Amino acid sequence: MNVRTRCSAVIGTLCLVASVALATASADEPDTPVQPDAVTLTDVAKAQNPTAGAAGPDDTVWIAERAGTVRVLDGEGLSDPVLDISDQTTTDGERGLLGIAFDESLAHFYLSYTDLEGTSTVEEFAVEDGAVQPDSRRTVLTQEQPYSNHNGGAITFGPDGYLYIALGDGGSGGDPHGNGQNLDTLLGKILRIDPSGGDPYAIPAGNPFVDDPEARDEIWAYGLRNPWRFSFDKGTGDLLIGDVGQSDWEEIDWAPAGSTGGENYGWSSMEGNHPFRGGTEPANHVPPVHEYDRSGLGCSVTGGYVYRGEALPELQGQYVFSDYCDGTIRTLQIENGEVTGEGDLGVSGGEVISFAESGDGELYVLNIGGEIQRIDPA
Ligand SMILES: [Ca+2]
Repeated sequence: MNVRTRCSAVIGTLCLVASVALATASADEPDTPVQPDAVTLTDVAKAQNPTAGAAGPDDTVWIAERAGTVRVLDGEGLSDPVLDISDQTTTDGERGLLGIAFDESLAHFYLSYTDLEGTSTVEEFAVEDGAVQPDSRRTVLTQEQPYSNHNGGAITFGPDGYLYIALGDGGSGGDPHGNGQNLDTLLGKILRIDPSGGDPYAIPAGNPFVDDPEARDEIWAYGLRNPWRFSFDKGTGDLLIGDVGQSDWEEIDWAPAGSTGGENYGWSSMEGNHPFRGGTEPANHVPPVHEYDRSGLGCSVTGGYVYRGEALPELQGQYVFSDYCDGTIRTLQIENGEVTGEGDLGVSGGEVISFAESGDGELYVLNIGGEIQRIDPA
């Protein structure tokens, strides 16, 4: 348990010197859900710049390292690389191996990375007997990136069995090309495709813009700046997106499991709930379920997961996330698209770059220093 200074997410100006005893202090606030009495972060392995994790065969969690390697975490620790594309990616700017995913049946494994030209690239490998088959490698989707930052890069399969891909607005600052609101580009979007339904992929028939000749058929949701990490709630199927802000507002976006897509999360007309640089709020703007400014709580949101494990019963159903600059592990209780409580677990994960969820719903915190820490009862 770390002793550190933290600020109340609710009160904003009131900073507390946190200790084990104060880990439950936020429970006094009327809006705050009950938190587990004591949580600890257990070091389970050390990686190099881990960026993403995915639950794999035989209760493993596969870990992506930014320079281009994939290693397998099991009860013994972290394996040697099972995939290495380090000669096919770079780590300048915000580039590198940024996302990994398995499909539902664990028959295919996917990489999301920027190639040597900086182009966002999603590739597929067949998996047999728990092992990636290198000869099966194929490119599913590519998207050129005009700048080295804001690549997004998270990928995951939804409860509908389709592959969702997050792409940032292309980078620089302030969305100079207006990609967030432009439905004729894949930048600044979350895509939904069916990689097993065609070559290189099929468009799911229910995608929201398939009948709009002005819009790209792959788009599921738009108006995103840098949706660095997103996830689906293993319990409900709801979609949760951590969208990194420009300079003022960090936000969590949400869509219910029954969504038919097409949500406009506002960027770059809006940053969080606020018009951006004189922007006008789009009529169909879906505001964030949660936003926070940079007056002490961080500078770059790191989206996480809704906890659906068994080790921490009181954390059940709460969204766990953090911030790269303030590694406090935070929680939101979200009911019907409304935040009904917020708090934190009284622990810091360091410079939290990502989270990973095991097959049984336990959560790991990944920091840029390489520590992989499981959220455990103290
Ligand atoms: Ca937004």
